[in-house]
Amino acid sequence: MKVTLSALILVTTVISHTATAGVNVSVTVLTTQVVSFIDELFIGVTLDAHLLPAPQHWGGLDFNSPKVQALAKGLAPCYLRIGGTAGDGLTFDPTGHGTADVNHTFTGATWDAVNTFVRDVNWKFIFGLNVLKRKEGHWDPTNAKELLQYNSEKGYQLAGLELGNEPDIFPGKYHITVNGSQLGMDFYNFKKLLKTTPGYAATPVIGPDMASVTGYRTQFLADFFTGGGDKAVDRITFHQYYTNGHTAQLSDFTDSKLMDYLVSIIETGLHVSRRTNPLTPVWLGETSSCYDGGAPGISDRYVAGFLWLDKLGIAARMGLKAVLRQDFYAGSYALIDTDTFDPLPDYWLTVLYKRLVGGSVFSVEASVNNSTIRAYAHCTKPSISYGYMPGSVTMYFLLPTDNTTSITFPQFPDQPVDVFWLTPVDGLTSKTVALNNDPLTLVNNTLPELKPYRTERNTVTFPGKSFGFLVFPEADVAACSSQ
Ligand SMILES: *[C@@H]1O[C@H](CO)[C@@H](O)[C@H](O)[C@H]1NC(C)=O
Ligand SMILES: *[C@@H]1O[C@H](CO)[C@@H](O)[C@H](O)[C@H]1NC(C)=O
Ligand SMILES: *[C@@H]1O[C@H](CO)[C@@H](O)[C@H](O)[C@H]1NC(C)=O
Ligand SMILES: *[C@@H]1O[C@H](CO)[C@@H](O)[C@H](O)[C@H]1NC(C)=O
Ligand SMILES: *[C@@H]1O[C@H](CO)[C@@H](O)[C@H](O)[C@H]1NC(C)=O
Ligand SMILES: *[C@H]1O[C@@H](CO)[C@H](O)[C@@H](O)[C@@H]1NC(C)=O
Repeated sequence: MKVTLSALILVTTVISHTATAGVNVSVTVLTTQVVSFIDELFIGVTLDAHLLPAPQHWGGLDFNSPKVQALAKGLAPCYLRIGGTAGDGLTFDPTGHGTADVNHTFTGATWDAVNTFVRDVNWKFIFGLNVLKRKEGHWDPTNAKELLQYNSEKGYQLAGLELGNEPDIFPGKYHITVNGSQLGMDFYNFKKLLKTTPGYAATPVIGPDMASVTGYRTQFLADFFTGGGDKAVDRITFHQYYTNGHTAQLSDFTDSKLMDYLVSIIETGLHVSRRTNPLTPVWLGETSSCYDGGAPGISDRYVAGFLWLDKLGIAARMGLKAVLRQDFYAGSYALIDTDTFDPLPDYWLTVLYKRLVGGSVFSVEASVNNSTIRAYAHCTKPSISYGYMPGSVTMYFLLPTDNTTSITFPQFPDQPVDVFWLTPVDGLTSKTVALNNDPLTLVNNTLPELKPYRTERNTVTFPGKSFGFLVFPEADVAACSSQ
């Protein structure tokens, strides 16, 4: 990699921080044991089902906008999951005629629009069917069959189908109870339907999209499996939000205890799933910083990257196979701006993750605990654009405290390090993020190169409350050599 003049200046700037008193950390990657694997579809995105019915017009999202298309392609390949609370109130009407109740109906034209977009940007479409279409206590597949038939006639590809959204909280939301074992039976019948419907035998069934898995939900999920869900699901999903968007504080976003809360959620979800389905991939099927639309002015700013990047690190290390970000568009937790479609800080973070972070995951040890530094390591993603050699390692770090932090790597002495460090342009609630001090923007609807700077020093120093990626191109780790 060529080291440019501006890169050299950057190195100098960053190294000058070393003069500031701060925290010194030594970090070691446990390279002899791969603890889990992810693939290139690990990060997916969502759109909420409430955007489907006619009066919404996708909430303003223009699938034909060159900017939206360029940004979507920047994430490809990528799952797009459409689901959410509204999904369990929706009816598909292929012609879109004679709908008295437009707020609860979506049409063939709407289905065409999203499927055309997904095909054009090389995404993979997952859709959540309405499980509250019920007859005599069971799910009624009549309307779903209409959708499947329409979808086949048009030749669209589905990467998966879900049935119902957050069934564990139906009593509070819809004043309806579908208990775990009943839902398991509904899924069983749904799987049987797909197996016998031409074109859908191999379509993955994804669910049950639990709102959470703790407390009474643990038993709900267990009942779901024993009720028949265990034989139906090809991917197991639950959702996760750290806190309520209406009450969230800025400090929550750098709170390492709040970050750790995800560990126990995933432990519980895995524990219950593994009893009946030890091999079925487990996903965070819908997840973001805060529920109820995100925290305005926080969930779409630089600081949101702490919870997002830490979630990706935890989920990958704990063996989850996908994390679907609520959401690509709309609300305060979107990856792109609602009005301008401009990319927000978490968009850039996601693109960097997709470009740099490869499949094999390692554990990391640090000389201080994880309230000072949070560190994750994978093999580097093989890519033509960066030209990293097999054997290369990518690490990512979060520095949640205010302390300037110097990190050393005793196992990689005298090795070059490519630095991709992200900082805010004007404070933690900045809407603009800088990569190695260069603010990131689209130019003519084209993503910039996202270049690192290279340093040969064994110690790198970064400001407090920041995060980023480091690549060790010459790490020569055996577990990464065959990638
Ligand atoms: C449909 O939704 C729109 C807003 O999306 C609302 O203004 C209108 O009152 C709703 N109509 C019905 C019949 O619920
Ligand atoms: C679950 O619901 C079904 C159908 O309503 C009912 O037959 C069954 O008894 C319920 N099971 C439990 C454990 O409540
Ligand atoms: C981390 O270490 C600090 C002391 O450096 C201590 O105060 C804190 O309680 C520790 N946190 C955890 C989560 O162990
Ligand atoms: C951070 O450390 C605490 C205390 O040792 C532990 O419970 C938690 O799981 C750790 N978090 C992560 C993400 O590893
Ligand atoms: C952007 O596109 C316009 C029109 O095609 C062109 O004139 C301009 O030079 C481009 N700007 C950059 C920075 O590439
Ligand atoms: C340095 O930063 C302050 C303020 O964020 C914290 O209170 C300290 O705990 C922190 N020190 C370390 C070692 O992380």
